[in-house]
Amino acid sequence: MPKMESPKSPLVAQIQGLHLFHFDGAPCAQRVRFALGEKGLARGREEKFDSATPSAVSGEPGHWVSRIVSLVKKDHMTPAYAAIHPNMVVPALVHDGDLYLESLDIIEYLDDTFGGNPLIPGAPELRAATMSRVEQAKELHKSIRYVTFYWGLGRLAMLNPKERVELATLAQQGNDGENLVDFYEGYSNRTIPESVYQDHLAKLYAAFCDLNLELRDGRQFLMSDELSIADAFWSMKILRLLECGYPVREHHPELFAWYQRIYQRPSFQNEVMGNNRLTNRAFRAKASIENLFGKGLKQAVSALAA
Ligand SMILES: N[C@@H](CCC(=O)N[C@@H](CS)C(=O)NCC(=O)O)C(=O)O
Repeated sequence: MPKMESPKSPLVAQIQGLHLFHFDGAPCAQRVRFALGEKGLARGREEKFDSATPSAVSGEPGHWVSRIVSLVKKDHMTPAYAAIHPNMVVPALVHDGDLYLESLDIIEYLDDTFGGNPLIPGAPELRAATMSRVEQAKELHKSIRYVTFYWGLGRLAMLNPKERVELATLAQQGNDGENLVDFYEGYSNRTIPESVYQDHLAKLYAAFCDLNLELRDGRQFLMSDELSIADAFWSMKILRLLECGYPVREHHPELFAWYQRIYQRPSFQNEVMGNNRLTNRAFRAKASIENLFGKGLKQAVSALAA
């Protein structure tokens, strides 16, 4: 069963209905939004992430209330958010005063609680295979972070010394379960060796080759002809890497065709891409230029394939 957390923040207990703390461009939040869409729950009104006014905490039937925690403005590294999510990452879901952290736990909870398309198969064998693919995707989340920061976000994502001290202070009071302190220290000081980024890229490349092979049997979705939670986890990796210039179609054609099927679903179009189109285009344009000048992911992936 998904885990229900006890938050330090008094805001959580006041919330009615479904509220998602998220960021449009974050893959971990995108997979939850995709699941919400598949469950027939649409994005509703926007509220400031820390607003506790009576109108802000109310629910919206058939919808989820959107509370943006901007990763650009570093909202996630504030005491207000750390009191909701001690790891200082998105997403976090609150349903009628109960808090759920971890995108996997959140999707399991949504699947147990709401109708719409089932995302976790009932048949034991398929269920076990699906959850093992999801575990693999979870483990590779770290690789997505390293690859997308290095080849996508670049300097934009570095923290200055003051921000790093603030992060370390908040982390001492919370869990820092995603190791943000160490990562930002190395990333911002450029002390992470290039080989570490290359290794993470190689891990993703190997996993995509494997998935590509499986999809050759003609199945519609990753695990079978039915959509599942595995599609939610893996498609957001592809979305993010396409934004960073990874040549998915050239290197993994069946995986790309599968991604297109997911991409066209209303849940993807509305809940994942909805407010994300401009940023998506901007990242893709930046990545195309880097690929054109021979400094992008295209070259790095070609070197792995050679
Ligand atoms: N295991 C967590 C990972 C959450 C996570 O790492 N979220 C990222 C966005 S995809 C984040 O908030 N990162 C903040 C940062 O990198 O500063 C989950 O699946 O919910």
